[in-house]
Amino acid sequence: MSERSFVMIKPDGVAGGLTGEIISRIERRGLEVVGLKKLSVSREAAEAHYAEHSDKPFFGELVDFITSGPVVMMAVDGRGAIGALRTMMGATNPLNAAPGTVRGDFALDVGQNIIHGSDGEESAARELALHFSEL
Ligand code: IDP
Ligand code: MG
Repeated sequence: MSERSFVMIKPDGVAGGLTGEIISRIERRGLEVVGLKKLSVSREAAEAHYAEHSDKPFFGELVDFITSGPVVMMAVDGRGAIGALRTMMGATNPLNAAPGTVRGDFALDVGQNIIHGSDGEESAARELALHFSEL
């Protein structure tokens, strides 16, 4: 079934010159980028985006990091897009991420793990409404 997911290349991925590599992987997988923009995330949007983690000890660090530089946001369509993108991202902690995944190939630090992708239909709908209201 065709799904739409929300993907964000985090500030470390953008600063590291990985934008093209990541978009290329998404396209070569057969998924379609239907929305794309580069911007700095406001503190309000960052706190709303990570609201589920607001009680975690790393929440402040997470918001500081995601607002620390430009990100690239995408809306991505395709069959099973949400799960396919999660698999392509790799495990949250890059030390546990398989080679061939974005995190397994390009990251070592859980706090700076290059990419975000929606983890289910509900979060995809919420994140797309938050960041891509124009779609
Ligand atoms: P996900 O990005 O794989 O969906 P989540 O559990 O939703 O992982 O966590 C959101 C983000 O918070 C992660 O991508 C990671 O950057 C950060 N994070 C998660 N757990 C920790 C931690 O234990 N320490 C520091 N940062 C963390
Ligand atoms: Mg998550």
